[in-house]
Amino acid sequence: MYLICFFCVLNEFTTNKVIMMTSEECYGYEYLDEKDKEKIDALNNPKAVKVIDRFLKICKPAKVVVIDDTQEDINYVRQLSIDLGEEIKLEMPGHTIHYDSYFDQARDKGNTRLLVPVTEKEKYGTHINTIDRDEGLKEILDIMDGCMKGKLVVIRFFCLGPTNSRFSISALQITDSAYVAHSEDILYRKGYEQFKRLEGSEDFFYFVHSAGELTEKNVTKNIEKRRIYIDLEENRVFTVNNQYAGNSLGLKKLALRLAINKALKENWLAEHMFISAVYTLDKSRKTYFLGAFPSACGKTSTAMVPGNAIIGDDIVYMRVDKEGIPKAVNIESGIFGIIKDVNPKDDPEIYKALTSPCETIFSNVQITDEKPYWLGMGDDIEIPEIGINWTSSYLGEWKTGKKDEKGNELSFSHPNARYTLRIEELENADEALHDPDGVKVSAIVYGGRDSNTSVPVYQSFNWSNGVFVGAALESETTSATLGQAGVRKHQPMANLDFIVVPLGQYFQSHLNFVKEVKEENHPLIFSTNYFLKDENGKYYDEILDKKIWLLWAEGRVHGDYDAIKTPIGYIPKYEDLVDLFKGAFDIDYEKSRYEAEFSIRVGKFLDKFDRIEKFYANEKDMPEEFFFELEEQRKKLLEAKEKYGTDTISPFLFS
Ligand code: SPV
Ligand code: MN
Repeated sequence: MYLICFFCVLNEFTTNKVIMMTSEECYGYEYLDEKDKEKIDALNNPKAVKVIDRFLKICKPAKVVVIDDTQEDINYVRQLSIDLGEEIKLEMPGHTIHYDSYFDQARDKGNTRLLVPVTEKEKYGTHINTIDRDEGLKEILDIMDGCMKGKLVVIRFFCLGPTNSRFSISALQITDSAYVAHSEDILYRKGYEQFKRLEGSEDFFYFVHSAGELTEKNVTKNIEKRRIYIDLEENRVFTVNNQYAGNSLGLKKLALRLAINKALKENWLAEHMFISAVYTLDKSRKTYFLGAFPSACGKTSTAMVPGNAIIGDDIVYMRVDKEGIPKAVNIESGIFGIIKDVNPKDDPEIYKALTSPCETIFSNVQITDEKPYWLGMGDDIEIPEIGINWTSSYLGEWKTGKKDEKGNELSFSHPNARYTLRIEELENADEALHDPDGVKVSAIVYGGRDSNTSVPVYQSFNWSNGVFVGAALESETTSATLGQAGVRKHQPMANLDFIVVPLGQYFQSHLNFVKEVKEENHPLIFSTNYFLKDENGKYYDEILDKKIWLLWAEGRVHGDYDAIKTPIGYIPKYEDLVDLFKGAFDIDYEKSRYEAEFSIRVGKFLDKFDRIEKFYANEKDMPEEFFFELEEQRKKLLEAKEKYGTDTISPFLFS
């Protein structure tokens, strides 16, 4: 049945391709198939028609297919990714592998730019990558001219956030990559019917993507012309000559940027955060947490801590409801997660999903005999010496020991290799996953990769101090973006890569967010750091210790624990952590480890605050509260140093 269907589709595609490629005038909305034209007409949305018409004329594809919410159409896209060679089937039913170009293994920050009128450039400060709007539009429209020649284009409609909800934002995706259209099907909610509910409104986002010319290995050829240009004026993003999901998928980080701008205007928040339900050890209570961590700093694994339930691992919208309660939804319905270190011990839920039959796209891992292999998948798994992997599109078949152009040995699976799957496939998916009302946000956690400054967990003094903690977040760089790993960078709210509004205004929107919220409903804000190292460079924390820090924070939300007041915020008492480690893992949490981990390193914090001050020095309109908090923290740290006569203050000294 499936096979017959597939051949019909292929036949239709090839026949039309020949007809449509004969005349350049044939491109554009008026030349869509009757069936597809009807699908678009049924939306009753003149702007959507105009957008589709215009960009098909510019990009000049060979054939266009419009996908609605029916299973038949969705199956078509899934099969198309395989027919066009963008994905290859693996042994396990439902599993496929996709490769991005050797040079397209992470987000390209340098070539991702915000289109800004030249007269407004200054207000965006020094940390947002902008380009003059006219110049940028000209450049990218030139690249897009004919960029889809000979290709099949997929037009899809999605909904960011649950459908039928005050959080919902409709999105139109035009792409010449079946992999992109397929990934979005796993990661987002179907939106064709939701689009009809717009009743002709122009209030939607749209994204035009082209992988550009492909090599014979089906990866983007002209990487030097990779561009990702964000246009807030029209709520649209153009992205060309790339396939890596963080660059190509409109609905992911491209839509996040548009949403941050929309949220600022409409007084809500669009954040780079997970949502998960933290359960007490006896399972008698659950509390929803949001968490912001820069890429590859344990965000997905925090959202997936065993015993808790997940709603999302990457992006949330947060709004205050009519009763003055802060609520959040996951704008996605799937996970595009880092596969490195997913193993039965550290990430049991994901490991189970990745080793069972279900619709999963692996990307940039090693494949041998139709099986996937990745870094850190478990000590007892032997990695075959030959296969194909992320280097194959450029350097040929994989063999252990292969080196790059500089003679450095390459890894068999890329450190930023990923998996794409639906959250519903996970046994720990939370029941509120699609709740159109969202869930009550009780706590927010900010975490970075910090080897020598902060403690594993602390609670900020209040909301505005917590906004400062988020704004002051730093992290050592990882492989999730191009460029050198291990460099300490500022990562305000783990969102810097996506903030497209002046930073001062962005922080102000965080401060304003709780204005309509009663004090008792203000989410508590915590800071975590899983990456603190001892003097020998060894991490204090085991990977799953994050469960303890979350449990303590959950208890703080409900007033279960007293805490120690320090200059930076509240830290746990030793006895409470002893109980939690014992209860969760049956291990003895040693006093010496507590003392080492939870000492306040005054000098290191002061250094950090100096860096922060410099970082924001040229930003306009920074809220006064920010500098107030900065000065308060400095003052408290210096007072404590003076009082206790030491730069590294043991938690036992604070009374
Ligand atoms: C991240 O890097 O923050 C991700 C993956 O979540 S990407 O889609 O590349 O943004
Ligand atoms: Mn992310």
